[in-house]
Amino acid sequence: MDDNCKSGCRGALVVLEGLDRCGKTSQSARLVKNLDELGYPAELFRFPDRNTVIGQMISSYLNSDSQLDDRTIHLLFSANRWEKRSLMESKLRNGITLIVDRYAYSGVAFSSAKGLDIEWCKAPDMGLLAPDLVLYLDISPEKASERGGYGGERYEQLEFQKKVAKSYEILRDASWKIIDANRTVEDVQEQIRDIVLDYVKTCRNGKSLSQLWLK
Ligand code: NYM
Ligand code: MG
Repeated sequence: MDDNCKSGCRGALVVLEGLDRCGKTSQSARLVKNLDELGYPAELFRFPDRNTVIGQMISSYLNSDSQLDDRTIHLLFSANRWEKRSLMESKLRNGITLIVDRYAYSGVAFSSAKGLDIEWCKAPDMGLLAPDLVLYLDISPEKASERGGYGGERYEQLEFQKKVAKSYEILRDASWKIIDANRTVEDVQEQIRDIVLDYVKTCRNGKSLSQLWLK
């Protein structure tokens, strides 16, 4: 709860997206710390959130401990976001900025890379909270694969990541900020922090929350 956040004021919903090994997870953690230090309360969310029952089903699928139909796993990823929606909304309204490591865009990018129809993929996430800002950490699939190797989870393969990169290209719009993720961790961190601060300030001054992929 941020006591300096008066009526209309809220936290910003900031989403980081990108291929596996693009640096999202380190950057999300650094961003939360930077914002906190600057006096803007911030918390980290991460999807999939493997701590819930649905999250455990997802985790077991990603580790290849279970097999699921492509549409079934897609819907589980979406349900895993829906189960956090009201918590996220209450935190935002309490003035807390949320830094979210992957969101519905990952859902669509990874599932459509398997050949599922993009509109079908978007449908279950319609009406989730719409982010105020999407940061896309841009790195080539080849470069990402050179970074310390993949962790052996499903999807962590160069040929598949190339398809995911194409899906993200279809999905992105002019509002996304494309961050060159080939630079040092510190350079990327600095650029992200400056962009995000602008959005945090705008949301504190009152900006209505909207819903994803709905008019
Ligand atoms: N992933 C993530 C999906 O396929 N759909 C989704 O909706 C989300 C949120 O899960 N390779 C994929 C992308 C990743 C994998 O994510 C695990 P992470 O950020 O590596 O824990
Ligand atoms: Mg990963």
